[in-house]
Amino acid sequence: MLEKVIIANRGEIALRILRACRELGIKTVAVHSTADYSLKHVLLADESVCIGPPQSAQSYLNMPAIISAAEVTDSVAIHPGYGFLSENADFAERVERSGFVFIGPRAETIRTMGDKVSAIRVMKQHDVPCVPGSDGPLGPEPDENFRIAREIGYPVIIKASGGGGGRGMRVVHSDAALLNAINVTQGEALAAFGNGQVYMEKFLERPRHIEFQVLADNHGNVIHLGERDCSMQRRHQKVIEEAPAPGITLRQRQQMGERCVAACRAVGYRSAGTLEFLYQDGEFYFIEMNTRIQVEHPVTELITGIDLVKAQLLIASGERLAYSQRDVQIRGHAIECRINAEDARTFMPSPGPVKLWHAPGGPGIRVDSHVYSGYNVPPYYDSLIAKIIAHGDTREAAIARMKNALAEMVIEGIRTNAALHQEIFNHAAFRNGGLDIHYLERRLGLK
Ligand code: MV4
Repeated sequence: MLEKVIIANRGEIALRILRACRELGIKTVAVHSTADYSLKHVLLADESVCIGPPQSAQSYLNMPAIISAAEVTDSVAIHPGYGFLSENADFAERVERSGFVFIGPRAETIRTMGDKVSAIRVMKQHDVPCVPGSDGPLGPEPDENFRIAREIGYPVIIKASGGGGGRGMRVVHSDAALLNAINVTQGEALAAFGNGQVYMEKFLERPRHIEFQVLADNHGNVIHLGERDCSMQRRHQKVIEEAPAPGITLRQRQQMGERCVAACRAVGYRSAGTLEFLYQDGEFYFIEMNTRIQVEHPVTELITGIDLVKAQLLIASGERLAYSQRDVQIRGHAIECRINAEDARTFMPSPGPVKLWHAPGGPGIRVDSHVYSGYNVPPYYDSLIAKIIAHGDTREAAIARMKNALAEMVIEGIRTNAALHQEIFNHAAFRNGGLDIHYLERRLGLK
């Protein structure tokens, strides 16, 4: 077993990782910025190291500072959490070259999946269904690009290969707009990602966002843990996630899950990963892969009973998966609400002192949060302060528990989006399930 782990993150996920380490008897080292001395996991960790000033670029993104912290504390491994350096292949490589274990996939896998064109190529090779598209990067020939777009059929979308998560995309409706869109997206991509490569896909107008969770060890064992529906989003920020996805049949889950597993096995995938799909008119289309633990992992944990962060730690220590695919049973339904410190109307961040915090509870309620009464939410980072996750035998039961939890929760001193969640659970359309990725923005009057 890993003896001592560096937690290279902050907030709720750092606390989540600390708890998993504790269960496994692993010593913990919190690395934190000067703004984060009073984070809950820093106070609880066996050791802590201040790695720089508040700005992420100088602390949570500071690779030499984090690796030095691993050296001076005699740590053996680094857990990157999500965001920050979690999908940075250069970081994973530097961690391993310095003699530490990177808790995640091999650097080479992170690099392959980080490049969307190469990720799609890999998935296609292994029979994972992808969006009809350019089958590789676009070249400089205008006529060839017109031909590709007409063959796919407008509308099409131009995407940056180095982008992802909603950055570097442009929808095109006609020949007249195509060449300029390619040009502009290339220019932006080069400036933003240092990689001007772009590709083309059919633009799906009303898809749902459904993703499959996989888990792979270092011995060729790969399983999937079913899917999550993350369609409730605003400006590419997920607001509510649930599992299983409403309306997806056992057969569909099995078929898609098996394909995801086969592709991951073929690339020698390791650790936890997520394959993102668009789902429209009964069909799945792969769009990108996330090579990290995700914010929404708890919904999968609640319906499968499998602790994904513990699994990551065990896999990193060289152990074999403790579960075969047949051991994975989906039980009931789980929904997660992301509680952000933000203004309910403007969505602007609302940092400051939490004067009072009462976490909700009761049967089927899990709260992942680093907040405590007296905690000060700093202005420098993501505004996620709590995840409320409700589990029940049915979707209706999970929703009923979630509504109770939201009504019980007390946060004073800062503004939050809790009221937005309350409102969503009263939408008749939400209660039916299966809404597309544009529903929430339309409903908020933003579209
Ligand atoms: C798309 C699409 C429609 N058609 N690709 C946005 C984030 C990135 N992960 C991919 N995204 C999209 N790709 C095709 N071919 C629509 C989106 C999209 C979206 C996807 C998932 C969740 C929210 C979204 C919001 C707007 C657009």
